[in-house]
Amino acid sequence: MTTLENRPAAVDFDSPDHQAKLAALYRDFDAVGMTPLWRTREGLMPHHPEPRAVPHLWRWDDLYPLAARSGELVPVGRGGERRAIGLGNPGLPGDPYATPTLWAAIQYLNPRENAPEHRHSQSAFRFVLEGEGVWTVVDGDPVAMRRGDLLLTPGWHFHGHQNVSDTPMAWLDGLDIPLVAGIDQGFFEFGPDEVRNKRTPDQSNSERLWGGPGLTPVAAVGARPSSPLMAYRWVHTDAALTGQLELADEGVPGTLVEPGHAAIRYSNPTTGGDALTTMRTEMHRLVAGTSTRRSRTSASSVWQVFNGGGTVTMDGQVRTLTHGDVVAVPAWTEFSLQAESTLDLFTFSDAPVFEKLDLLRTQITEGTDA
Ligand code: GTQ
Ligand code: FE2
Repeated sequence: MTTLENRPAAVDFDSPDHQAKLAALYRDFDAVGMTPLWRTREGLMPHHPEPRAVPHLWRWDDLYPLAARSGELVPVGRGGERRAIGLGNPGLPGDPYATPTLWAAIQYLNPRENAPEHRHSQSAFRFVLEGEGVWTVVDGDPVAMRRGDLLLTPGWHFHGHQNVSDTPMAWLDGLDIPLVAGIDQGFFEFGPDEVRNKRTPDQSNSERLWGGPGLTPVAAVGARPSSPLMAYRWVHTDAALTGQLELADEGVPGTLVEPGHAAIRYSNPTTGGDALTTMRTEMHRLVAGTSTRRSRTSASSVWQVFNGGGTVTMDGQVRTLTHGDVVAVPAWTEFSLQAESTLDLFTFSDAPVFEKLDLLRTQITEGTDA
């Protein structure tokens, strides 16, 4: 017990004797791996997220020709597995990560080329900017990949890709590779070298079973962690966005995110929640001449321009957006979009992870950048 009698005499913090003892203490802390919070609190517990990742934009005009060059020089096969080229955020040097949790890559398949089957604990999707002719075979179910479609490969599903056409095809891959690596949850297994089902049906089995609007097969009971529907087709996405804007024009309230801004979320039909467990996927449509409000969220995200053009403003920096451009938005970046022509954007984020952990925070900041 501390009493007046046994309390140490007032310390002279400035004395050379005290400074020398303190330096020795910190050396000895270090030697056994002890770190005093009072010297690192600001770095460990900032007042708001201070991501190392920076807002960044990649031009499709740079990405596609480089992916095509790799198509001429690099074969696809067992080991490397995929001709996929990760987009590295300049704020995360040494890691090919778009954000601390999200992998975004351009994958390229030559005519008649095959990528072998494998499975991994990482969740994946493909978003198709342009082209067709590839089927991704998910647990033996061939899924056509066409312009505007979102195709899922939830974790631990076998998958391989085959291009049955005479033209190359490139698309955007999104995976939770950095998240899974950062929390030591990576598992990986090889499957057959050749995709196990070479059929090329217009509709996958998953669409035949789950693809009816609001129609759940009665035989399939219960919630599943990720969507059993492997393909979300552009005709449906486009119609939903068009419908939202038409209804708003007709004066029906509550159809849009904000004026001139329609959006859909790709959902898991067994829960109504996100299609994948670790990544949120959405398509947004901004009417020509409109802007979004500025906002920030503790989720990080990646966006790809599907149609149209405009600008994106991130922490006050304005960049032009054209077909295929990819944007990385780190946590807590102030973000807004401005549409010059009708602007369709695909986006994915890590929001579901933080939502489940009750960590997600979102803030609308005032005004627009129009
Ligand atoms: O297509 O299976 O971009 O396993 C990264 C890892 C794509 C894929 C990527 C993968 C894949
Ligand atoms: Fe994979």
